[in-house]
Amino acid sequence: MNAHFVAGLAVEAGTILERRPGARVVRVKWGTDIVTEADEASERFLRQEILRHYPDHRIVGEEFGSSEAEAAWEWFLDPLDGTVNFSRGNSYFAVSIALAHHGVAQVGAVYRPLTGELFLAERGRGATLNGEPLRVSDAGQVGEGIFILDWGRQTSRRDTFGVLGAIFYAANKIRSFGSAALDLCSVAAGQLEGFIHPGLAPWDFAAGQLILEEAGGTVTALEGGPRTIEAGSVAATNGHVHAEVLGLLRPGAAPSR
Ligand code: 2AM
Ligand code: CA
Repeated sequence: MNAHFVAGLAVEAGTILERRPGARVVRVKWGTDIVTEADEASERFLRQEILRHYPDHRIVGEEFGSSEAEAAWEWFLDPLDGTVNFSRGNSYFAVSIALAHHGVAQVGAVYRPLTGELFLAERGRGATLNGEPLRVSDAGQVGEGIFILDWGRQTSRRDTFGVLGAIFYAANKIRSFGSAALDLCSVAAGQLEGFIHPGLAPWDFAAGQLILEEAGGTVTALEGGPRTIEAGSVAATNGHVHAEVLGLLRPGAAPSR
């Protein structure tokens, strides 16, 4: 599979988003969980291009779902990750595309239109940002690290904090930006030590996970099991702090300060 094809799709879909700043909201799923006409235009474009080249591939997209038919090759599309940011004129949003073979991501592309940052990875071949190799940070302790904590839509904030609270207390600094795909890429770029989310869909994390792993990082479920391409929690780190993070996420981990 040609990673350039995947990268080109991400950039072209990103250009569609760029042309529609703050596009009209077409649906409110719940509260601030919205869909804009830009989400739909981007996904429509991606589906059309993929099926034109690969009619026998399966597509799983955030806005238009997936077909029942099974296929060896599957695409996971988030046409606009960080829709709330986009709708408020905040540049922290991206297009995320992963291509998987028998459930294992082979290519991942995350494109941030307004900054022109293209994160790209191919399994076994490393990860790049605009062609330059990506490498995670060297930090070895949670206490010296910066961590992104985020909240899912399904779980209550109180329950989520019960799980993530120990990281909140132990980390040097905490952030929350609102695009899981970009968050994983920030860890891959060594800008932060980790990203923890209680419940994501595969289109949110499949591309970013491959990019982070190829940059030397580690991604598991919060309980420590392998992060398969099914929906679920995500603990993503530079690898060096991963064991300490999982220890802190265990029920009953005491606040350290
Ligand atoms: P979205 O912008 O496409 O909605 C913010 O919490 C990050 O997590 C965003 O990447 C958001 O994707 C995603 N997200 C939040 N809650 C989610 C849920 N319940 N299922 C899937 N993705 C979720
Ligand atoms: Ca998303």
